Amino acid sequence: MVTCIKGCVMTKPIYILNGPNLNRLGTREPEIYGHTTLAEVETMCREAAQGQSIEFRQSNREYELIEWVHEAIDDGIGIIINPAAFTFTSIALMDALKMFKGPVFELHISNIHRREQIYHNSYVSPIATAVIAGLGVLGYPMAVRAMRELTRETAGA
Ligand code: CA2
Repeated sequence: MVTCIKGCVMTKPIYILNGPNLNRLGTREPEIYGHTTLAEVETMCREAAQGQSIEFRQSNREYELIEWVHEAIDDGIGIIINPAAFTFTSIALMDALKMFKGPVFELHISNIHRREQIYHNSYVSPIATAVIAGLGVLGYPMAVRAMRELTRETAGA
């Protein structure tokens, strides 16, 4: 918790990071991912955050996601990440997440374990605090609520 000059209280944000192709959410494969867009998911997260500050971002670039994890290491209270395809490929992203001291939630809209073999071996799961998969986009606000609970003390809320 940081108190600013005028006495207002500034809490560190929860970083909600989204990996490649999720900017296209709601536009294809609705039988797996539903019809909700990523912009609507952000709104759901902000409602669930109830004033707790959040940084909601998406990138198709591995480099940018890693940079944001570094930013969270310096400024964030928790990380909720849907690494999408980087889940199964990126040791670099896993290494960055390992450096984060607070809780890291790995989140997937679909249940990756019910899907093809290529979606079964996550690099992130072994270093994550929790894994949420298969709840559809509802997993996002649930993750935000759980993160608020888990970080209540640290956030000074
Ligand atoms: O279920 C998830 O959230 C995933 O992380 C989504 C990834 C996939 O590689 C993971 O195995 C599971 C794929 C994201 C594809 O992005 C979409 C784009 C348009 C419509 C739906 C998804």
